[in-house]
Amino acid sequence: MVNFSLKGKVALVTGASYGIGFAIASAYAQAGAVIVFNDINQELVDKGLDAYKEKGINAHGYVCDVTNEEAVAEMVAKAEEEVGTINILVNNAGIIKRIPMLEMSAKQFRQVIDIDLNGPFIVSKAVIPGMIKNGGGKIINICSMMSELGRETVSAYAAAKGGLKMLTKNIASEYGQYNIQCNGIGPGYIATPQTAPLREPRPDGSKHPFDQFILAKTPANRWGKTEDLMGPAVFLASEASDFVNGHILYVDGGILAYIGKQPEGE
Ligand code: NAP
Ligand code: GCO
Repeated sequence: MVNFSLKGKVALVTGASYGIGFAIASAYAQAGAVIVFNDINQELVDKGLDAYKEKGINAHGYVCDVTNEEAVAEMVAKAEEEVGTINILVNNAGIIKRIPMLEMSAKQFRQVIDIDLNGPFIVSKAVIPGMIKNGGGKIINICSMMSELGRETVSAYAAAKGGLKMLTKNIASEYGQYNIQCNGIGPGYIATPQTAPLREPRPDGSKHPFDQFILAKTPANRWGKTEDLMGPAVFLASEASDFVNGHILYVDGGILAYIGKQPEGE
């Protein structure tokens, strides 16, 4: 019988007070896991705890900036003491800055790389020793369409997410021998606060041009929902994927397979 259950597992999902991380953590709770999450400040952690409680999930929340190595080590030690060894890690916390490259400062570029690439490195490094001691574990890195494609104004984000794809493959290579599987999820365009600016209706009520652009690039002809990521995330966290390693699972409605809607009448 294929085992998709996460019963008895402890899952840490970073940046999971809301958005994609919250949806993935909720799916893990439904599959039986105990949820640990962090966010950047107490207000967000409290907001997350309330949201999980509303869904009947008794989550454990910690304030921690994923770019701060000492804070991450402290959070992992505290979580392992208070909850248990972390069996599943989802590196979800991330930001984006949409600025034309020539207008972006090196500081702004570094900020995105720090959170979206250094963060997953730092948190994975803190969690892997416990996984090795425990006989294995699962690491899932939240990549992006920008792990494969570029577009105007997202140079830092694409560089970070492209790097995160390769960090995923390297963790898989280096720690597969300890029964640790490290894979990525590459969401397409998902309706969350991070993409809200790309979907804002125009003052005249018409669709945002980017909204129309994404619909034309997506065979499914819709934006993704955070719920679309829940099943793939459970699969990659469960025993059902024990021989899947170093893979980026794109959950994009077909964007990467599609050149885009052809002009009418062709
Ligand atoms: P979101 O709504 O902006 O949520 C990101 C979460 O990460 C927020 O709670 C954020 O806290 C937190 N965070 C930011 N910096 C942090 C730090 N230094 N330490 C700890 N937590 C931090 O984003 P989302 O749309 O759910 O995306 C989640 C992940 O999926 C990101 O890695 C994103 O790049 C990726 N992704 C998103 C899409 C999409 O279409 N939405 C598609 C592909 C990939 P704050 O509220 O303080 O910022
Ligand atoms: C953007 C969007 C995308 C999505 C996602 C797509 O500005 O292009 O924010 O980058 O967040 O990463 O997979």
